[in-house]
Amino acid sequence: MKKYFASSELIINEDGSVFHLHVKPEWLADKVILVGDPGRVAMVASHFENKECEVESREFKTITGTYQGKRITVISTGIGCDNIDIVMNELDALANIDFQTREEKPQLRQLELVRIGTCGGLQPYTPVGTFVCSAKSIGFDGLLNFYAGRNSVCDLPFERAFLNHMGWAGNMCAPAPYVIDADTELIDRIAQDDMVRGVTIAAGGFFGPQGRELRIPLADPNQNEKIEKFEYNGYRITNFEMESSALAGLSSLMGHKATTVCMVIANRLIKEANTGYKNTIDTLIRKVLDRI
Ligand code: R1P
Ligand code: URA
Repeated sequence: MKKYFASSELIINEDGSVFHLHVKPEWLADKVILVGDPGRVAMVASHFENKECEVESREFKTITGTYQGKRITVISTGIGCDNIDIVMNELDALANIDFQTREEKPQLRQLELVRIGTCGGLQPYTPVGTFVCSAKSIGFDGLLNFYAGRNSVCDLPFERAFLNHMGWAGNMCAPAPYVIDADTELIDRIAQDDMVRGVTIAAGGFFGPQGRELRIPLADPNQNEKIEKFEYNGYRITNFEMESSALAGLSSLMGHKATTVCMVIANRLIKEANTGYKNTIDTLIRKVLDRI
């Protein structure tokens, strides 16, 4: 029996667009670039030869256009994995649910999704300016734990090794971390030989969850030191950002291909930051446009 989605579960606006994104099914390309900052959407779209639609609602700004003959949708997600839950579910609905009948389409339409973001580097080989492509993500956000099938797509031995290493128990820093791989073919194509292939922690905040202490002390003052030293099967944790785990996790469950590439704008190890990155992130944008 075909799955039917009631109007309370999949909310469709009167104009036929999906609830939060305000995007209509015919506007979605198979190749999707996700950015955090709505201002970065125009930067990506400035490279398009033509634009076929442009729509904005809350932090979600979307443009679909063509780059060197490839049809691409660029969309902003705002900050955090909670927003990725909205964006991924609504993009997947636009691709794989018939908005007239409210039924799942018989054939999966697979999307290719690349997030372009900024991050904090955690290793000596990830200084400011490095491009890191997330081969694995560790989700501190807990989002994937709400979906059945979570254990079938996550790297459970890696999760156990990480939790043992951190020594977190009870509700100390209780993120119930999940570890998820990005799509390997997509990583090879996007990262090539000029990006670090890393393990990214997607944190549920910019300060405490990334070990930044301002006026109030952290639950685990040694958090970042332990994270920087963690090693498992040759993997080391390279960077902090705030969305890659939910993107990789939901894509994996939905049957899409996804990865995240970020430019390091702060190195936490040597306590250095670059606030002028807005001028240089265009190099990363052009690499992704060429390779997606
Ligand atoms: C925090 O400053 C934000 O920057 C990073 C984090 O993931 C978080 O969203 O990515 P973006 O530059 O894509 O927003
Ligand atoms: N984005 C993050 O989430 N963390 C950083 O340190 C820099 C950018």
